[in-house]
Amino acid sequence: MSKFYITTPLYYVNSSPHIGHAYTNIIGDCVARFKRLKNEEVFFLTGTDEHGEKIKLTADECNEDTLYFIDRVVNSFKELWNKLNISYDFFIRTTQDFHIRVVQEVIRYLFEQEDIYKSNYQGFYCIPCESLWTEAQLDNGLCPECKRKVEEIVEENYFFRLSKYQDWLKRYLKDNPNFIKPKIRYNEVLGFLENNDLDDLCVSRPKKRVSWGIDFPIDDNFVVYVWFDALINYISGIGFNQDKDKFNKWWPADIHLIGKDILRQHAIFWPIMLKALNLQPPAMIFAHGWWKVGEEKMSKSRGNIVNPEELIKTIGADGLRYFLLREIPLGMDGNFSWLAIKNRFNSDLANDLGNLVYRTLSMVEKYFECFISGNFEKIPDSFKECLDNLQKNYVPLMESLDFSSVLEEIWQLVNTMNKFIEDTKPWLLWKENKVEDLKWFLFSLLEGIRIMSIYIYPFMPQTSIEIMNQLGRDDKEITLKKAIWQKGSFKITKGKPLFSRIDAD
Ligand code: ME8
Repeated sequence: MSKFYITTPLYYVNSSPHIGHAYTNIIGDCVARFKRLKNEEVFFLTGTDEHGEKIKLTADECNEDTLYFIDRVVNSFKELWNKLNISYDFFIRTTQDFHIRVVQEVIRYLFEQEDIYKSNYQGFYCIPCESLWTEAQLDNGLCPECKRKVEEIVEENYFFRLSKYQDWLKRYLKDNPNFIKPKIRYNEVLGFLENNDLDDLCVSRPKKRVSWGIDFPIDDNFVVYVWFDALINYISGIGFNQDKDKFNKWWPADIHLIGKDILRQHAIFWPIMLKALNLQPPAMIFAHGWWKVGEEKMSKSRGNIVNPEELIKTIGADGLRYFLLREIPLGMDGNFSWLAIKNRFNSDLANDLGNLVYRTLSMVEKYFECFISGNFEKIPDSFKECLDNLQKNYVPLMESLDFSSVLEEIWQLVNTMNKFIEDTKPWLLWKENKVEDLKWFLFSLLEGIRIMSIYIYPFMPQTSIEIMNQLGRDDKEITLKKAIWQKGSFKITKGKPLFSRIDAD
């Protein structure tokens, strides 16, 4: 059995999750479920990033004890992941003891190896990004990433020798063109490394200024820089320095899934940290695009967030998962609009998919008292080509994370089956007493729906299971091996329509 290790970013706990966070975890879940469908052994890691000034400041503003505040926000993340059926294997919190211990061991090791040293620092700090910049890097005096105000800082600190490994990283990127995806992000990182000299990374913060962090193990006056702490979760979460067998089983990660906002930390800091620790880099870093409202990235600080809980109430977890994965090709930015959601939901889910299942099962109920067995091996010509294409393209498209194309192909099958019903006019077959033809027709549709329900599982797990159950089949049949035309019988239980249209504005 091959193994697959996928991670998401650890989200800051200064506020509850929004659609952007949900998007990353839905993508991660879709990949994890696809791999399980292929019978691979999966470890899916997600969690929360709980240190740093920003979080302490927010807890203070709420007049709450920091840990109490954090626990509350962590629960809101976990609740959302439950509602969205995010099938993570472990939820890591950077305030957990084992993680703290690993971070301190890493710092000590790198200090002894002289990859960490003490020096003076003068620079500019952006609290929302938790990033330090030199004066030259500022954009008109503002943070070059988020264009907000920065704070000038002059102090002693500890530094990690990024610069020492710059040439290694450049070479590594050139030798591994699939290390960063999509290509535009790979080019961005390589271009940056070719045109700039890396500064060493400041990895400590003096306690007199930042109190909420992991104690710097070699100097009581400091805490660890929050990014240096958080990135280490990808190895501490699978047993680094705790459980050798577990760690060796899962590392290196197959995919670090991130948004494009945190590419620099993942594609530059992290591979260099791993190199200094003598560990292999992950196989791939995939940086997806942003959900925007108008021209602006959706984010708490811009005050334009969309609350996923509200959307789930209207279109359900699978409706939201479907919309986010179908609407924009992975890697691109997308504009979030209620109208787009409503159109997709009503047309693709309520009309195409929902109607197909409902009217097929209604006919099986009406004409065959809920039971049909088929001894046929031939796929009807009218949807053979469509099914063949899907069977050929599904795995390669899923492997390349081209989700919107996969869904498009699945919907071609759905619509071909709907057309098959309209063209065949089953009610006429019934009237003319062509029972065998009618039975063959319905059996083919049930088989097509069964196969389709396996293919939609990574995207809409609840719907897939619901369809399988309505077909009278066990959830265990949801595996890629069974996504082929089979003889057999269906003892169906027709349920309510899978999706009811939404009319609200
Ligand atoms: O950066 N569109 O945490 P964070 C799409 N703690 N995705 C979005 C998004 C949007 N509008 N807004 C957020 C941090 N995201 C660090 C990470 S990892 C060791 C530490 C998603 O809470 C996207 O995945 O700011 C982005 O990279 C992440 O949330 C940032 O989450």
